[in-house]
Amino acid sequence: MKQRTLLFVKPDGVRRGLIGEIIGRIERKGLRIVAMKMLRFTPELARKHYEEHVSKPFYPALEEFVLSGPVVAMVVEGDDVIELTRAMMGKTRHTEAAPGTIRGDFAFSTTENLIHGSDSPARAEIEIANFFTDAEIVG
Ligand code: IDP
Ligand code: MG
Repeated sequence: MKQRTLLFVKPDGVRRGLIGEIIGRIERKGLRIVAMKMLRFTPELARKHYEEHVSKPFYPALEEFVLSGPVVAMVVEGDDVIELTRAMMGKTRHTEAAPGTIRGDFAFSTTENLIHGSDSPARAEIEIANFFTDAEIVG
């Protein structure tokens, strides 16, 4: 089923010069990037995007991290793209992410784990609208 998802390279990925590596994997997989931009999170966007985590003990560190530098956000389209990109990202915890996944190959921290990807069609729709206007989706 054709779907869209919201991905972003987190500030650690931008700082470490891994934007190209991560976008390259998405392109080489054959997925279609239909929108992309570099931006900085605001505290408001962080609370909106991570609403399910706001009350958790790790949230302050997570917010500080996502505000620590620019991110590169994109909307990616493809068959079952949500499940597919979650598999390409690897598990959340750096210790559990399998080699061959983005996190498994590059992450050495659970907080700083390089990439975000929506985890359901309902979340993808909300997250895409948090980051992009309809006019910015040009692909
Ligand atoms: P996901 O990014 O794999 O979907 P979520 O559980 O939605 O993982 O958590 C969102 C983000 O919050 C993670 O990617 C990571 O940056 C951070 N995070 C999640 N769980 C922890 C934790 O236990 N300690 C520290 N940071 C965490
Ligand atoms: Mg998540």
